[in-house]
Amino acid sequence: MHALASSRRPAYPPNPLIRPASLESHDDPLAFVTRPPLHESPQERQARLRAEHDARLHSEAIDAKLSLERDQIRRRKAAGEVKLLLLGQAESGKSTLQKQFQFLYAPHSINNERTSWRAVIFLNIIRSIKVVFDAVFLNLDLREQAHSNQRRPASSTSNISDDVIRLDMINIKARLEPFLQFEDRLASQLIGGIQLSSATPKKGFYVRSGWQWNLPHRSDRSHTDITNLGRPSTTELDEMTEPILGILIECGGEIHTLRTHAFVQRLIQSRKLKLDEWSDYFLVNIRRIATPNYMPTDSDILRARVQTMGISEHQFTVSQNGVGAGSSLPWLLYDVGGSRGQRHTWAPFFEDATAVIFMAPISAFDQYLDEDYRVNRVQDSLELFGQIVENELLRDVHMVLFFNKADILAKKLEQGVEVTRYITSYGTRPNTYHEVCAYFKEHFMKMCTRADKKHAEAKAAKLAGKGYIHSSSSTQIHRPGAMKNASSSKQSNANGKDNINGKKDVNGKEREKDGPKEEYKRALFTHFTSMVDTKSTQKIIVAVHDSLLRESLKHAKLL
Ligand SMILES: Nc1nc2c(ncn2[C@@H]2O[C@H](COP(=O)(O)OP(=O)(O)OP(=O)(O)O)[C@@H](O)[C@H]2O)c(=O)[nH]1
Ligand SMILES: [Mg+2]
Repeated sequence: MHALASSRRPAYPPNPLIRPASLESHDDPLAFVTRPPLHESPQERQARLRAEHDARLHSEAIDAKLSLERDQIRRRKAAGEVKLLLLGQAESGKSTLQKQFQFLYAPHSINNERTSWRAVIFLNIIRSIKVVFDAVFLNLDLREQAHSNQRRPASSTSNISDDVIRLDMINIKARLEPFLQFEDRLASQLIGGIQLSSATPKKGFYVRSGWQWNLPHRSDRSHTDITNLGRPSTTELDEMTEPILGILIECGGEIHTLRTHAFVQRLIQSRKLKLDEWSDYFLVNIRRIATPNYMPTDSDILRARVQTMGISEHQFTVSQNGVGAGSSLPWLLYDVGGSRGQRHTWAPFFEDATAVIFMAPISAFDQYLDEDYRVNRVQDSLELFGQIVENELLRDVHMVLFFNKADILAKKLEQGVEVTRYITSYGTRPNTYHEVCAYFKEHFMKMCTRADKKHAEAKAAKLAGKGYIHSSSSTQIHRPGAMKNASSSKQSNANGKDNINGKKDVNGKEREKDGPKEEYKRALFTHFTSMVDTKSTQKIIVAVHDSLLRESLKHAKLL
């Protein structure tokens, strides 16, 4: 009643002192606010009309752009386009998976980029050497301090050997200096001159995704950096890496001496020096890399580490019946930066997503976030996964969960690293690969079940509001027909395994399709993966592709 009354025209005449007379209307507050100035000169009037005209054009341009985007989305959907989001914390392997897609579906494009990857690899090597020296000198300093605290005589043997080690290391460092000094130049070339306050100064540098695609001669660009800023041209990068390779060739032997030095080996074995997987890979392979005409191999490219900043879109044309045969579908793959500071940028991409591949690096149980050293990385991954599956916009989206870095997990467990030391809830369970995988999987599954329950409750509440009856079970809802998106009611797995509810449905049949009751449980596909293993990863990609394709075709028919 009150609302109605207040929206009526006031019964009393407008107060001329408060609201001066207007040609358009006495009552309209908008007309009052937007009225022209009372004593406008002809020039002012002309300028105002021009500004209004420009603003109108600008507004119309925005409307047209939005409408075009909506049309494009509608057309893409109608064409069965698959929009795939790669999500997960930093270092979880998203960009590595994107590279595997590229190897599989656009191998020519990665060949065009091959030379450019040298810059990243050289920078990875420089950073790794610095990490080794930091650990070496820190540990030598600590030992010296401990030694002097014990007030041992200066001639003690361990002190003498430490002095020899220190001298050794100082000499190696001096010989590597000409190579190490390229760090800033390489980093600034890759970053494209953008000043960044990196969240991980200890080892990381951010690069806008797509830096390697700025090839002037390429016309078949299959990637777009949608948050693009100026980047160096690839030829510039390539020219720059030639002399660096020359210097690397001269000091490659020295890097090998450093990596195999007895003191460095001791630090690695005692876990006082933890080299990232890519660091160790490049140091171990230094003799192969430090050679004339070095060209990165597929494996080198997969291992090369750059932190993604922003979101990059990759387009692939994927054939319907396995690779290279039959008709094809456009796939859009979005690779995002996974550090905490970047996660807020993901949300706009949730709308219209066909599927999410969430990467959970299960080897990281003994690691902590670079952004917050108090947070265990597996814990962060689990919480992040919880937020993703609970997100309302992703409610009916096809979910694929990759328990990644399984190779590193196996290696750590073999070396005797105990999960329970870092994740106390693991308790006295056997420290075996099988048990650890099952334990982590169970926790991620619980997150999904919890999210499903919440979605079901929300949906039931909504339906109850519309006059439908809510069943007593919180995971069941009554509704008139099948769910709009088949993926939300399906439990299929391309391999017929690893289904969230333990129900295998190799044929991908829908449960209770047209029944009046239907549980809300989304399709979730899980795989234990090693992204650097091309053969197994590509098999998994094809399996995921096939299952997504079935869903997307079904979805397209519904439009
Ligand atoms: N050994 C091994 N290394 C992996 C695996 N997955 C990724 N890596 C390596 O881990 C590093 C980080 O992987 P990225 O793909 O760059 O991680 P990301 O999720 O894109 O990280 P951000 O861009 O920071 O969000 C790379 O050097 C990869 O080669 C894996 O399964 N096994
Ligand atoms: Mg990345």
